Amino acid sequence: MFKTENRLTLWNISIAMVALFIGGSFGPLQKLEHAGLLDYSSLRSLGIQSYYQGLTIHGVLNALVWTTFFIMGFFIYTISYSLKRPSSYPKLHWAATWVMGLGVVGAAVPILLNLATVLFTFYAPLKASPYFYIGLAMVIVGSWMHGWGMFLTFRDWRRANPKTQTPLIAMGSLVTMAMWQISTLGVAIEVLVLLIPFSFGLTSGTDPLLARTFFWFFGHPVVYFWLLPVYVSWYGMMPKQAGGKLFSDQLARIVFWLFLVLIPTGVHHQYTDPGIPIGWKIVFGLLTFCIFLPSMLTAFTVIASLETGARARGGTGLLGWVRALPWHDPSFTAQNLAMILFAFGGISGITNASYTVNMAVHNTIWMPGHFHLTVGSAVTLTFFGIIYWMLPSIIGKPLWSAKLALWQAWSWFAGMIIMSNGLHILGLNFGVPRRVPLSLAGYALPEWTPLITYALVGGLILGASGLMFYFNIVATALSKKKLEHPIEMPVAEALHPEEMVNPPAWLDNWRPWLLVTAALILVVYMPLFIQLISNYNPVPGFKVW
Ligand code: HAS
Ligand code: CU
Repeated sequence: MFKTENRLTLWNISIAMVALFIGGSFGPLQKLEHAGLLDYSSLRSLGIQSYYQGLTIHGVLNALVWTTFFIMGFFIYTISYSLKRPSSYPKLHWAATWVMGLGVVGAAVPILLNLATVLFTFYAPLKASPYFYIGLAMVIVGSWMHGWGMFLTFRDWRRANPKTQTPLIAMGSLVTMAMWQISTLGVAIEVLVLLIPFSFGLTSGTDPLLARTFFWFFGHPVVYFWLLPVYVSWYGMMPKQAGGKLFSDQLARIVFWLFLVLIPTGVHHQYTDPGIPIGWKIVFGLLTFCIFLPSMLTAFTVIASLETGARARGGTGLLGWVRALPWHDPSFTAQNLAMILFAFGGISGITNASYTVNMAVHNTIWMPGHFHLTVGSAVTLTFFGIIYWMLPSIIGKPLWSAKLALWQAWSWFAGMIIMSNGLHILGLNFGVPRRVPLSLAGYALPEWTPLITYALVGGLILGASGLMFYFNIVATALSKKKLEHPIEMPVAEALHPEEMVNPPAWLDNWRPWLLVTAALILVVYMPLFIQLISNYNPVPGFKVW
């Protein structure tokens, strides 16, 4: 029934995995450079001119390409299978995949030619080749096209099922895509209005603060775009994989809506930006702390759901039930370990948001410590866990080795704990800067060395873990074995079925939530943008590479 959706999913997830393989391989190289064991000039023969070019490849391919393509592929699958309805416009999804794919090539060529060594945040007044920005813009437009295809399929489903509550997996996927369509307006305006004309030389300069504020309008919600597909799996699928039921379907729906409403928080990435009034920074800081609510709701709801499964499997005791979880299942284990890592990543996120601590950790290597626990683990390790059931399900072949997958999940967990712990301490205790080839930094102190070596060990374990993942996936794709029984998408049932009878209409009604989102964005961002635009202060661009 879903042949086309399966092929679309496979194409998008395959492009995502190629991107992660290339981008991820620079991770261990960066750690070796920090430890003084790799001189990047030796990579010139491979076309890598500098540490910064490598870091741009690492950040763009991992944070922007791996995530976006995986999520598009995953949501095409989840929406169709959850609504039990093929996509209404498959051609739109194929066109979207082409536009995104060509966009990646368009952005990658200038990066590889060292014409866009601007890192994944491409802050102005650094000036990359215009084709880098055009390529990124195509990836965004292609993702919008995917979103339109998903919304139109949902519209057709709604017409055919006017009284049925949207299944949770489809609802979570669609709210994420709506959040993405709104928040990417920021980066679209930045790239189309400010950076492309600036890069073509049509304007004498551009305003770095305005560009950064448009970027961060998008830049924090993009972490929700990365995180919410994880929540679709943690809420909608993992309780089933654990043999349990979803503790509260209604709480889960509230969490997705809250992440939509809390789009306007991005200024917490700009606490040190001089041109933003402190009053606005406090407002955005308070909104950022509000994110704690849906996050803690998730922690407790998902854990309670897993506990029902564990106790159903004979688990006992206050915490003894944890042993009864299906730790033999690599898909479950990868996601649960990702969840534990996210607990630490989330706590460091909340501390980032506190203005005073942020003054100490901003732009230090604490930051990569934070986001390798979040997008690097909560997201990436969960995506691995999803691939461990979804790929076999789509291609009809068993995972080559469940044992290797379990080794991969635990080694990622161990490597990430070590690496991120080292980075957090280096950033907080020693103020070691991020985005620096540390072995070339004349100001590096000998007391950094033990922790840099400690983080290197974690980075190398992560590298080995990544290779285990790719070996298993390629071996699965090439294997001749066939699945004895088809693998269905795991769908968690509600623990309290009575909550599914006459559910509150406001939990399935888009209008109020979209109105509140728009109102909050207008209230907190409009005055700021009016002020920044009226103080428009263009500076000429430069290349530092
Ligand atoms: Fe962040 C910087 C604040 C979450 C990614 N973040 C970044 C950057 C990235 C990033 C990429 O306030 C760097 C960007 C750059 O290059 O400059 N972040 C937050 C806050 C949250 C947060 C408040 N970040 C994320 C997520 C990301 C991500 C998610 C990717 C997916 N972040 C910041 C700030 C900065 C920042 C500032 C900028 C700092 C600066 O100065 O530049 C919140 O969403 C976190 C809330 C989450 C929790 C955890 C909930 C725990 C759960 C699981 C519990 C499970 C358990 C185990 C206990 C509070 C849901 C169960 C186990 C069993 C066995 C059952
Ligand atoms: Cu943020």
